[in-house]
Amino acid sequence: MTTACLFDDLAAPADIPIDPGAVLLPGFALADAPALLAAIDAVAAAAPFRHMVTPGGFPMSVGTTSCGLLGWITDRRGYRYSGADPDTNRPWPAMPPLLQRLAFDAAARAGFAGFTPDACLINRYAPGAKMALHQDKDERDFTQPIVSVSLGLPATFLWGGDARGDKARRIPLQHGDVFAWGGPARLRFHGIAPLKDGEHPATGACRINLTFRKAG
Ligand code: MD3
Ligand code: FE
Repeated sequence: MTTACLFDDLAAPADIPIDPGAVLLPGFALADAPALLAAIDAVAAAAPFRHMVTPGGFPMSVGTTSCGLLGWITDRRGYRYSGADPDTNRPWPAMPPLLQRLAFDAAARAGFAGFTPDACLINRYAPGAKMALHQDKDERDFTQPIVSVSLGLPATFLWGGDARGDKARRIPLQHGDVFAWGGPARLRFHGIAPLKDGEHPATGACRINLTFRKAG
């Protein structure tokens, strides 16, 4: 019988190429979402979300924590990766195998075989929280891609150009969506528009984003 394939196709929306080197995988993490959220709770129990201070001296509106060998941090001294949580001086929680596997599989599907991230930044957005246009350039090797997973409330992703002033496209990101980019798109400016109010059955009044990187 072939009928089941029809339904499989309906349940698995097509990948959406955004630009050379950038692919949106709608719903790629949907089936794993409950287990991902449980794993995030366990990470946050050991390394709680906090509002880190930018080099300019302002606390971020986004709450952050990390798992993996390296965690992304910011303070008055600048942006960087650290093997220790600055709030506890302990190593970050290990990256749960489910997260590693999901990042590896999503990268492979997007054309980046063999991705083994050593850092997973976990961003938590309450309504009103946002992330201004920026580049991810604190990593050592820009030939490595980045994979991001959206959970909970929907957000508008701002997809800019190679210069800060380039006009940004607005791309909606939903619960379970995965975005992967690298190669020519690796240094694109990007951000998140202020999160709209809402309640999501999986997360309540927030959005959680996982960003996987090979930092070291
Ligand atoms: C496209 N986070 O933590 S992830 C970040 O939803 C960050 O929390 C956002 O940007 C978030 O640095 C967006 C999607 C993303 C991340 C980095 C990119 C898309 C990107 C870098 C280059 C191009
Ligand atoms: Fe970023």
